[in-house]
Amino acid sequence: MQKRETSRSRVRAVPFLDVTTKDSLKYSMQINRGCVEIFDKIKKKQLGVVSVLGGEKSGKSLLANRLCKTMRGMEEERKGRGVAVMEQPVKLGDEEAVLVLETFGMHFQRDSKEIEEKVLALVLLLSSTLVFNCCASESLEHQLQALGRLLDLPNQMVVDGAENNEALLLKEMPRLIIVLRDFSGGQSKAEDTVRACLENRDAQGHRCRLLRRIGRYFPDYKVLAMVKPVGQTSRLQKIFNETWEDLRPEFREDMKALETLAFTGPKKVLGNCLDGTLFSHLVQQYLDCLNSNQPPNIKARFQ
Ligand SMILES: Nc1nc2c(ncn2[C@@H]2O[C@H](COP(=O)(O)OP(=O)(O)OP(=O)(O)O)[C@@H](O)[C@H]2O)c(=O)[nH]1
Ligand SMILES: [Mg+2]
Repeated sequence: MQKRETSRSRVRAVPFLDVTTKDSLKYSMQINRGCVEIFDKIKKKQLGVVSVLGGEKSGKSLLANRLCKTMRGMEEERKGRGVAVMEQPVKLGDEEAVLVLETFGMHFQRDSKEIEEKVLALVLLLSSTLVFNCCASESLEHQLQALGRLLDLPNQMVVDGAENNEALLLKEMPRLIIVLRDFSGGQSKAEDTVRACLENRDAQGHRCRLLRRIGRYFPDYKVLAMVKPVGQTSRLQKIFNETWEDLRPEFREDMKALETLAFTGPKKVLGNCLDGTLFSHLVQQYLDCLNSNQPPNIKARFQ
């Protein structure tokens, strides 16, 4: 008989990145020491990295947990801001593993732009897939603008010795999946909704530029509509106590579609597949650059 997954089957999440504030303007980011064991597990594996981000309380952790086939783990309350990682990498065959990350405490507001830009730059550089989670109860345009506001690639990272830096950077971008939560209108309506928003002909000036950045930096972005995991509000509020089997079958199907879109092979950096050993070196070197206000240099990681 197939084992029923209980709400207690859980994987822990640990801080991946600690963001410390030196004073109101200076931040520094470090790898959390608790990650050493995780990096050890994946040393020799080809590595995919799936990062879930989006506004606060938008349902990110449910996605991160489910990508790791558990109901619990990532949702634990965290203070401050940064990035957390699911302790147990997802195993895809003998050779490949996927780390699942989630950003937290990202407000996507103007006043927190600098540190959030740095967190986003790091996540962009490390991820093979970015899942941008959009909440149905808020304006889609505002949520996508918030992402666009943090994207400023040519100033955020460089490819060594590149004359046309932006064109080269585009090749290093992860796959972007825009998830519309609580969306019951179906997949093609969701795709139309996002396209209409990103190409919004009424949006003027700066607003328009922020939206256009998404299509420019992620021309192959995917959209995924996801329905509510349960119908009743009282159950939604305690979603992490639910068992997987008791969630709506449509939601479980949507989750499978997310896995298919998200798990698409190892991360490549300048055409080279990333393994666990290289990954931990990269994280440290990118952080060194960011902490000294330098844009991370992609080619230098392989020298
Ligand atoms: N309507 C709706 N609510 C959800 C869904 N998933 C989660 N929630 C609710 O949203 C709350 C927050 O969910 P999380 O998954 O922790 O959201 P989050 O974005 O990870 O939150 P932070 O990491 O604290 O920013 C949960 O307690 C649920 O009540 C969903 O698909 N639809
Ligand atoms: Mg969360």
